[in-house]
Amino acid sequence: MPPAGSSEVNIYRRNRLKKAFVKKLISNQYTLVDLTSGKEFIASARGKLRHMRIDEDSSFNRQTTKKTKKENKVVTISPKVGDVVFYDDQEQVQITEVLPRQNELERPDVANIDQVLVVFSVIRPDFSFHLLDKFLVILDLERLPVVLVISKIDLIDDEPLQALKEDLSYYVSMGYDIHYVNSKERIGFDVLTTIFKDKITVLAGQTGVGKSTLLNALMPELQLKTQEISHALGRGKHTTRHTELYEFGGGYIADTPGFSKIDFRIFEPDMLKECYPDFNALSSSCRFGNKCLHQHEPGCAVREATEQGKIPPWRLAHYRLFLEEIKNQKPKY
Ligand SMILES: Nc1nc2c(ncn2[C@@H]2O[C@H](COP(=O)(O)OP(=O)(O)OP(=O)(O)O)[C@@H](O)[C@H]2O)c(=O)[nH]1
Ligand SMILES: [Mg+2]
Repeated sequence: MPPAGSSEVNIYRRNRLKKAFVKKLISNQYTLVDLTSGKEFIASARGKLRHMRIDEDSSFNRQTTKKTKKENKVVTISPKVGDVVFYDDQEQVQITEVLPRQNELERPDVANIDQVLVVFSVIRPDFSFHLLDKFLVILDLERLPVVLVISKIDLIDDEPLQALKEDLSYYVSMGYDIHYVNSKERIGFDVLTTIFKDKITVLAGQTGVGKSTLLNALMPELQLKTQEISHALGRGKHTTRHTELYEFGGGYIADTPGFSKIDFRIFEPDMLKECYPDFNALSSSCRFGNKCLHQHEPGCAVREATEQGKIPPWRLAHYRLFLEEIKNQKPKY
């Protein structure tokens, strides 16, 4: 055995360690799938993950508040669903190292995501362009491809449904795929079932929009718990409590708990603009070029396009609201 402290020791140790991916997490118990054997087992996370030294460029280094900047530091790393990890099974099975992440989300708490299926219901809860625009910003910031699913189409009449489709056609022209579904009767599922191959897909959306119902329709054997909505309130309580990946269509899909509120992790007004590819396509025509924040600057091409009906009015209005939200963020310590 080579002397302690040499890099060969690390290689020696590394070889003994095995690679797996985290499929499920419930109260600090991780379900791992070994990447070679495909076997599943339960593991815990070793304490040393709490004191990992990371450098500025590490995928684990994230700016979490307005005040903190990225720097070399010691951090706590909690493995997440979707992580690829090294584990040691000498005595107990323990996760010893988390490999760098391609991307990650906090809500839902998943890493290495290939695409996000953002679910909105047409009603109960009501469809919201405000939330849609916010989601697109948050996911664009993580460079995550988005597929939109509009659920519960059986609950509204054809006329308002057509009007909604008309309004959403702008997003189709931006390049988003939109699937309209009635999960109760598996309507709209033909194309949807083909998009999961070789990908980790995460379902995201407000609580009660029908994420678990959609997964149950795709995989009836799952029998996930869904909520029977309170008609008086038009909304329900959170039903899904943990995050887990399920095998489907040659890939993995995660059902995740919904949420009622989601915050930006943007700290500079300039960063918001970057998440609007439709605005960016026009900004070279703004009088102030890419210095234009599309607020009240003269000669703003985005405002002109909105006035001409080329951009839906709500899109610019939401952008301006988000800008205020980001400017007014209270520094967290
Ligand atoms: N009519 C109709 N009802 C639906 C549809 N999809 C979901 N629902 C109902 O909507 C309610 C909420 O569905 P869930 O699947 O529990 O919602 P969820 O998004 O998983 O909620 P959380 O787990 O809290 O995030 C349930 O009563 C479902 O039966 C649909 O396409 N049509
Ligand atoms: Mg659910």
